[in-house]
Amino acid sequence: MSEVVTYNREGTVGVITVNYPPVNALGHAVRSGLVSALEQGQKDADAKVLLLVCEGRTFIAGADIREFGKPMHEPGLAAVVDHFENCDKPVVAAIHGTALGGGLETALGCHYRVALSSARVGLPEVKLGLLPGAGGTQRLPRLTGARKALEMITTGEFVEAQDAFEAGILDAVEDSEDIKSVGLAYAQTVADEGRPVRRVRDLTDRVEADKDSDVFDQFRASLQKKARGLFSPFKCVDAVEAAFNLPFDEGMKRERELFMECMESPQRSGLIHAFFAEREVAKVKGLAKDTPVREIRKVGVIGAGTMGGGIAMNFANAGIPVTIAEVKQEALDKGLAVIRRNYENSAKKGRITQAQVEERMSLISGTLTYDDFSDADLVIEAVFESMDLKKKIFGQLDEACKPGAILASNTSTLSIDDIAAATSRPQDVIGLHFFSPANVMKLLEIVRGEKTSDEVKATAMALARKIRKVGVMVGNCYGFVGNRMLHKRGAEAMALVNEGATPQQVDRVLTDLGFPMGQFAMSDLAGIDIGYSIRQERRKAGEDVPASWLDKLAEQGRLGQKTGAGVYKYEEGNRKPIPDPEVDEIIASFRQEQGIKPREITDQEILERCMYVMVNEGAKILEEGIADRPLDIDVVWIYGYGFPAYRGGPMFWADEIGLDTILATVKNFHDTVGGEQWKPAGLLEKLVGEGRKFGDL
Ligand code: 3H9
Repeated sequence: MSEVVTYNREGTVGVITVNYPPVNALGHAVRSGLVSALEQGQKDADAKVLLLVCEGRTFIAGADIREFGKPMHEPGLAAVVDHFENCDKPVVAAIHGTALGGGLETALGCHYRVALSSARVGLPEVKLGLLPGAGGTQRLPRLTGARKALEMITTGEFVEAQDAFEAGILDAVEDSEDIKSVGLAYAQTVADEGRPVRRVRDLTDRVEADKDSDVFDQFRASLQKKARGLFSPFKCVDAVEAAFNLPFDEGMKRERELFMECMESPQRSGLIHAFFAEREVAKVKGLAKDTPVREIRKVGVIGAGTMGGGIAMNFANAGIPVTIAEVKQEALDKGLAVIRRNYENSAKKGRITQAQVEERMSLISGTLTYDDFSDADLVIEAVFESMDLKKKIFGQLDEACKPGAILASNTSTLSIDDIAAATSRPQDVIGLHFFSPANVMKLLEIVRGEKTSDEVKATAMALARKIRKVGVMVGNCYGFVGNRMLHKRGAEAMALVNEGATPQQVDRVLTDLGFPMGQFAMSDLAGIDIGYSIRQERRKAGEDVPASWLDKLAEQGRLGQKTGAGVYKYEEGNRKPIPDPEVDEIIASFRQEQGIKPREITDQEILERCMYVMVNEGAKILEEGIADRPLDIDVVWIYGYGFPAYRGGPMFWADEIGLDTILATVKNFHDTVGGEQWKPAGLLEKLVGEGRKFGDL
């Protein structure tokens, strides 16, 4: 008997227990253990009914993702589920925590399902580029009908126990914290009432009802928009449809074929890399696991603009009171009104209730003085990018805030060490770089200064989790990880337009790669004035920042979406970028002024120049220790800039392209285009020389 799955009997109930921390994933030992425990239960004459229950924090969370891509050892999961379904004694699954993927599929192979009210179920395989491959696409619709099954399988979203009960997935939901007692009691009832073995595969009424429905085509049409570029969501629809068109066994065969297609798709490896990378970034190199963490009970934010408001919302959403400071009452009122409007819009869309709008607004207050920050545990400055202003603010905060309060800057480019030097507590200063829109984007780039204490770093990482962000610890340099690479891409995108491309051509190449928006649409979203003031700041500091047609747009008040015109123009209330002939003229006259004769630029050149420059810079960032691992860079780009997760992030993507190809192209651009950005990173040369990849670091 396997150690991770045990069998014992309690009265007339034969109990199969899985104990495979952390999440009872269905690795080989669990699969084979389940089969032998089930056989034991079947042979046990005193067991009238069998119960499947898990130890630890959760029911089975799915197949063991770490086994994917390696040789499969029998028994396969689908066979395990069949064993459960074919058992001639009733089997009850008792669910706590989450029953996900193969975990839910195993439960669907059982004859009855009971869950704690706190439990959630789901088939999230699609998020890993897969589809449920152990009967989920055939059994779930037999319980729920087509629409609910399609919703769950194509989005991968989890469903609360009560909702799952109403959808027919669960037979009972209990308000309790003790899953074992709940499972035993339910199993006893099944035995006492002499309930039969009830196999989901034999249920036909939901299948008959939805057989000729047009819901499959509806889903395919809506996925064209929602799942652009993705492979597996469409295969999920095909697999679920098979449950309605084919007998069960043939449907299972179809599911298997489609599952294997997904398994072999490169999107699967990209998405699984992203899954593990997201978890790995939480483990910061050199930061001990038991580093003490300060409590953050009250937060201050400086600046009620788009950024400051969005940042404040994160804390209110997490139930933490937050005070926003502004210089003028008018700006404060405006900022608070925007926050309310954002919440009201969410309520209109049904994402939160009106009561939640009021609850969250009641946690947000405004002030015109830093004196109100005297009891704050953390203050985040979110004013525009001016070092002089930031230094002044940090000096004042140092005086206004209590000892031990953390002083953070949301700067996206400026030196945290220089900002910290304006205070008497550099150990308590850190960068908390949110991404726009700050209440939506999942990334929090946490910038460690040279003197930032471990306690402050650990607190920032814990805080990220609390406000449901993915925190990535990075070092201090111009633009940190994300913007440093973005600026290289931006400069290349600008150069390409100067040389003859159009902004929309550059943007199209990037959106074709899977970015939700291109470089120029993104500038319009962030505001052309942001980049403009950064450039002006650098010019003031004596740097040689070349003239740009973007400066002309800013000077004409074309600041982007917020003014209805930037690189593109926008119709009132619509965010769709529309190419603008006026901008083409501005670009043409800029080229003339600079004496540039435009040339034809290919999409391939745009792709290589925009992307390889980022990879080369990423390698330099690694060399300098600004990012600890390639996966930290991948996570920054996936969650901060919408890099398509199915390509795994820029460094993973580079490995897939082949570092030798990238290095050769970088060298070529160094010779032809020129510039420091094309100087090959030493690390890139070293890896290519050794025949290694970023993933081997
Ligand atoms: C599948 O089932 C395919 C089948 O249809 C067909 C097969 C034929 N495997 O997230 P956390 C690790 S596909 C291996 O930090 P939380 C995770 O890496 C699978 N490891 O905790 C981490 O490790 P570490 C479908 C796994 O409480 C630790 O567990 N299932 C797996 O915030 C804790 O994870 C899914 O896609 C796994 N399946 O969230 C579910 N899952 O400590 C994926 C987790 O070393 N999992 N780990 O960093 C989740 O969504 C969340 O982990 C869960 C817990 C909600 C369960």
